[in-house]
Parts: sequence; C-alpha cells; structure tokens
Amino acid sequence: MAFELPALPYAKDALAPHISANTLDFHYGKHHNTYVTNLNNLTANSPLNSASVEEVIGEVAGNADKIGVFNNAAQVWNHTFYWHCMKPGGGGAPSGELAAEIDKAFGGLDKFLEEFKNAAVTQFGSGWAWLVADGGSLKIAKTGNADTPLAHGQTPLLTVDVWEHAYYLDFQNRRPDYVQSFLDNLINWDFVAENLGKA
Ligand code: MN3
Repeated sequence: MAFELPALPYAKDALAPHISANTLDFHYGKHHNTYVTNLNNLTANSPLNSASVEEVIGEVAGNADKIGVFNNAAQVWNHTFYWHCMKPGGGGAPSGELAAEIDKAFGGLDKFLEEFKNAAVTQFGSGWAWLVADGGSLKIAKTGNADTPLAHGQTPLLTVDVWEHAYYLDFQNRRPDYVQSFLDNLINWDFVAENLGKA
C-alpha cells in the first residue's frame, strides 16, 4: 500500500472542547482513512501508486476519466493540510511578513477573518474555504467537494473543512459557530506563515 494515513500532529483529544476526540475519531480515523484506502485501491495497478499525493493531483486534475482518483487524492491532501492548520491553544494574531501581507490584501486582520468566515459559511454544500497565495498576493478561495487550490495553480496557506462531517457531532447544523471557533481557538498561524515562506 503506497499511500498511508499520515499521523495527526496532536492527540485526538488535544483540540477539545472546540473539536472533540469523537469528531477526530470519525473525521481522521474513518473519513480521512477511507480516502487513503480508496486512493490505494484506485491506483493499485498504476504507476500513480508510487507517486506522491501532490504528483497524483497534478497528473489527473481535469481528466474526467480519473475523477475518482482526483477526488480521493485531493481529499487525502486537503485533510492532511487541514490538521496542520489547527493546534491546541491556537487562534490569536499572525506576526511579521504574514501579518503585513494580510494587511495589504484585506485591509487588516479583522477584515480578513470576516471575509474568510463568510467564504466558509457561504460555500454551498460540502467543500473548503482557503487562504491562498496567487500571483504574488493573498486571496480567499472556496472549493466544492474535494477540489483543491493545488489544481488551480494556487499555493494553499490555510484551510477550514466545511463538510458536515467536520462539525456535525460538535456543532450540529451551526457551521458559523464551528468556523468562528476555528478562527478564535484553533488556527495555527505558525503553519500559515511557514506556507507563505514556501509560496
Ligand atoms: Mn473532512
């Protein structure tokens, strides 16, 4: 099996009470793991099985015959990225170059948080909200289902998963409360700054 479920960067109960161990049992242990299993099954007899997840996404993006491979590879990548976007005791404010870039693109941290939350809340159905680097500036993006900015020439800096499985056990239908809690309590600005450094 070429693709493996990457370790969570913290214990399953580390994000509680904002995201419960029960949610991570299902979201990481079942949903994320299933995307890995599906990706292995779908690529079992293909050279793609020994490629990186990023290479698979680049190879099959836009190919209607490979939509199943794309969806599962993108979901493996998106979830691994999302776990790192959070940490226990997260939230607060960014600093340094990241803070300056957010000020330049959005007119301040509060405006950014408002626009990011709006993107997350208004993504219709399942999907993701993102902060990306694109053409030398920072932008907010939304993607539906498994779609990922990697397939659109953008560099992801931050994401929040807005599929119902991400929040239903803890917040039921209250997606705005989940997103607000993510921003206030969980966001890992150090990881976002690292991603900007690589953009
Ligand atoms: Mn998910």
